Amino acid sequence: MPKRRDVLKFGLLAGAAAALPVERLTSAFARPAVAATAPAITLFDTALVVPPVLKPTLTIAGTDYYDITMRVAKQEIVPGLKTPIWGYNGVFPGPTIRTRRNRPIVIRQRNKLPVEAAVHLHGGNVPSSSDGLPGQEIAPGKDRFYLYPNRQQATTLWYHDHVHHHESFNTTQGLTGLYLITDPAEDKLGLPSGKYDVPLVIQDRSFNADGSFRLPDPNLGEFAGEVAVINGRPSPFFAVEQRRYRFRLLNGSSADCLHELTLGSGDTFHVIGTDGGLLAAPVPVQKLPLAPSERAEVIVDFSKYPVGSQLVLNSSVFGTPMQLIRFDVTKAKSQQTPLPPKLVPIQRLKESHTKVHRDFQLNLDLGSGEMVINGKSFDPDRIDIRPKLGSTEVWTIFNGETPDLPIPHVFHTHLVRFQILDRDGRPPAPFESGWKDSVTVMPGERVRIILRFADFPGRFLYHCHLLGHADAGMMATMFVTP
Ligand SMILES: [Cu+2]
Repeated sequence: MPKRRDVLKFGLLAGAAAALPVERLTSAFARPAVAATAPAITLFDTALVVPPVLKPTLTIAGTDYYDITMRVAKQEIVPGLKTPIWGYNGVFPGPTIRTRRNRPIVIRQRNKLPVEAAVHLHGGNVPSSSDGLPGQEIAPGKDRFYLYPNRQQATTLWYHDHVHHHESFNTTQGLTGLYLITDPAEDKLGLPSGKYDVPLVIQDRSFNADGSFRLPDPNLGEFAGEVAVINGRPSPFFAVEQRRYRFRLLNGSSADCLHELTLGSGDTFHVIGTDGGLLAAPVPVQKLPLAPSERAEVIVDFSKYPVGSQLVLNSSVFGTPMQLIRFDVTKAKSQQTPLPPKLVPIQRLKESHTKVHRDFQLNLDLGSGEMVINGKSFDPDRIDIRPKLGSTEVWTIFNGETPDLPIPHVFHTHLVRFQILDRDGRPPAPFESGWKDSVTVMPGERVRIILRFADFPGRFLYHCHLLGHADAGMMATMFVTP
């Protein structure tokens, strides 16, 4: 177990926050202005790049072995400039792992970075020893083996750095990658596949004149960028055919970049999956919120747009518009299967079967400048709760911030997926009625979730996934008792 480090404050609002005027606090959540020294970036100037799919190094008795090296590299993100990054295999985002349900894999992660690293498979149902917890850091020059049993249903997961106090800084340097699980239930649906199944990792970044990232202060943890970077390219374009595509959206932003996605045409698209897997049926939406760490799988049907037309995926982040990617319809209709009316059955967890209820209040402690859960900032030497393996619990997550301090939080559980029971007593929106591992809780809001602790006992974390908040203490430990 590492020594408890000095307390990291939530820099932006620490200490004297109570004395700040409301406008100043609210402005903290607007997008930052473009720095005078930032390189000029032309929207839709570069083609979308799909992260490479990693091949196993070795397969023995049905287990695939992968090798990944975390290292410093330079990558062209802004056209004509080279950005120093920290990448899994030296690329940003890292290589995609594509695997099957019930096919275990082992990843050897080598750390060739100048700092310690820890890898967390976000949304992964994994043993505690492979969770990337404090105490499991990989020192520079060392390696660690991660075992992922993949017992869960088909879903879109992601892996990223999880070194406490440095999570925001390290992931912003580039340490993020996708991890996709498929299964027979999904195969049967005839969803768009191959080149029609496209991941879109949405991140925000700022750049210096030389193309390097303008990074968060490692001692403050908080970071927000004004440039939308999709799969490592600023607002790219993507040539599509007149047909349906499946897009796997990940909001991989570190700070409070809460997206609200719309198509430029105002048209409807369909949500087919969320954090923990496919929904029971496609949900038509015209607007889709996507908070940091959340995933949404959507079907966009380009068949009604004439060849030569262009369609932009827009976002609004606290009212600031962002243009994420432009789809250029360049090819006539190709063959496709229809959108299935039903996807996969979702077993609803029943509150009536639940004995354990827990309450969690999330807020910034104005006195200490720490981000706290139930008044406590993270201590790796403390066990906060002890759920029982096999049990079902109901958790009430209350965002204790006030209108004067309107800070959203995004509550995330390791190990377990959950279902949202209600938001301030109202049922969740249909698009968030499936399996989740991250949920936005707005200031003053109370969200109730239901979770079942299956498969693995031991130590795991739950925390806010605005990484600056987690770094500043909004994280806690659960010990799942056998
Ligand atoms: Cu938070």
